[in-house]
Amino acid sequence: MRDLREWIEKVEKIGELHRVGKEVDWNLELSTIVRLNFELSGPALLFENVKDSLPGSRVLAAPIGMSTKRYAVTTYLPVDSDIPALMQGWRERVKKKVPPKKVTTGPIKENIFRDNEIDLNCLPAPKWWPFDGGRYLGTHDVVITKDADSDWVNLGTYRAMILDKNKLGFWVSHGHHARIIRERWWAKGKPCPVAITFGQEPAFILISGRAFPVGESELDYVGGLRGEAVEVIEGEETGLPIPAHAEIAIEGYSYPNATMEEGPFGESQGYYSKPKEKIPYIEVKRLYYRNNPILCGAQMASYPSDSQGLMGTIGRAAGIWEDLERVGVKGITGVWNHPQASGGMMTVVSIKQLHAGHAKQVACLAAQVPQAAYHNKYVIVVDDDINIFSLGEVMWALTTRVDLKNDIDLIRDTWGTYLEPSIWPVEDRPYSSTALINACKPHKWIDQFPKRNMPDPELKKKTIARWKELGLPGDPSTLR
Ligand SMILES: Cc1cc2nc3c(=O)[nH]c(=O)nc-3n(C[C@H](O)[C@H](O)[C@H](O)COP(=O)(O)O)c2cc1C
Ligand SMILES: [Mn+2]
Repeated sequence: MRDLREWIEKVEKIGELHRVGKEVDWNLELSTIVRLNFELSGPALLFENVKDSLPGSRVLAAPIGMSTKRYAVTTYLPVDSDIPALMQGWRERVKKKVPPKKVTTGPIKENIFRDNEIDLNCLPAPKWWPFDGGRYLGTHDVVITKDADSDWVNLGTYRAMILDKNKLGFWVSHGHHARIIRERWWAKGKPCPVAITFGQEPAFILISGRAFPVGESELDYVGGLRGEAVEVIEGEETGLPIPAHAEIAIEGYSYPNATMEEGPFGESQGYYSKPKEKIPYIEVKRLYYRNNPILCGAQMASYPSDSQGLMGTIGRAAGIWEDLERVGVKGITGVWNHPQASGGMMTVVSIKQLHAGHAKQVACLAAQVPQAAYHNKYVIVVDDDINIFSLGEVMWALTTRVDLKNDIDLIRDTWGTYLEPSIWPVEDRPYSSTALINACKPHKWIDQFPKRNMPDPELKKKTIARWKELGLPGDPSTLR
């Protein structure tokens, strides 16, 4: 799969895409449809006629949401995979790296606008929420920057609001890589070159939204995931690599000490989390798009949504599991970040308890390994008899295996986010705190811990075998 168009074709074939041919307003109407569609567990939506936009331009919304099928297509896995299978598949795929391949041209060059010719408002960028400060062109975008002193090319997903016909907000949270990179350019007194794509094969966003190590290029991971190098053109203004099959792209510069008012924006946590503020911006020098370009948009909202769906959570849980194994922690049987917890701000780990202190070791590390550290509010460690994908079972473990006075710790001043609504004033938000909850059977007296009242395993098997004969409804053989 090289582009969003092939992805749309595949998703349409399995009945997971709906085309909206009638005219829809980019001003709140599109996003209201997307929200209602999420509440109905609907398909991905392709809006083919967006009011007052470039003729032929389209918006793909709700690319993945909570759909395991759409996630499977995106990651080249069997369509009927369940979440644990998708997670294992993802872990295998992100082990591979294939560097990008330079090409001289590609569909992204079908239309090019330079300097004064540029007007970003021609694109079908939605205004997502009633109190948003403007139209957000970048929600499902890929921001490309290059280190000032090395060959490190970073891809990250950061929101981009249209501030002016040739200016975009450049909001990057502290600790994220484009922020580290732009500060290095600014320290030299130079503007930071930036390219962004707004519509690309959705595998990109799964990679650009994850925390890979400083110095590693997400472009190589996208190549690894798809098993084929990403073809890139050289941006004519900045020389940055731009995927040749992207739908829409810009390049330009972010200047030191230059800020404009941006936001607020109805964000991933489900709030207008951060007030309007002066932040760095990108002055756009080139705008590229394919004929009939497709802007891809992710809806940031409380569950169910794109931000509180599978897009971020499978990769986050798989990454934490990978990091834990890398440092040599044994006995991990599962990791899950529930989409309902603000899109993954609660990490649940199941273990086979191996020794005294094991559960606490896992809790501490699962809070702070590199792929876990950003905005991880709760870590809950449970025994391996708990199905961690069931919030009900996790809740049962919390209420029956946690001796509150002993089993909860708080780590202070952890890596937070400006989007955290519970911390005030806003200036305090870079520092958060993380609760570690040991919801395992207490290791000290595990031998005496009450047994669970469950059916006798032999009798359970026999009963399942007799189910039909007894004329009972349903099929218990599908149960765990
Ligand atoms: C849909 C989506 C939107 C995001 N928006 C932002 C954002 O506006 N600012 C930000 O700093 N991180 C945002 N993130 C999180 C970063 O993309 C993520 O932390 C990623 O690791 C950043 O890449 P980096 O590690 O190379 O900096 C978003 C993630 C997704 C999936
Ligand atoms: Mn990175």
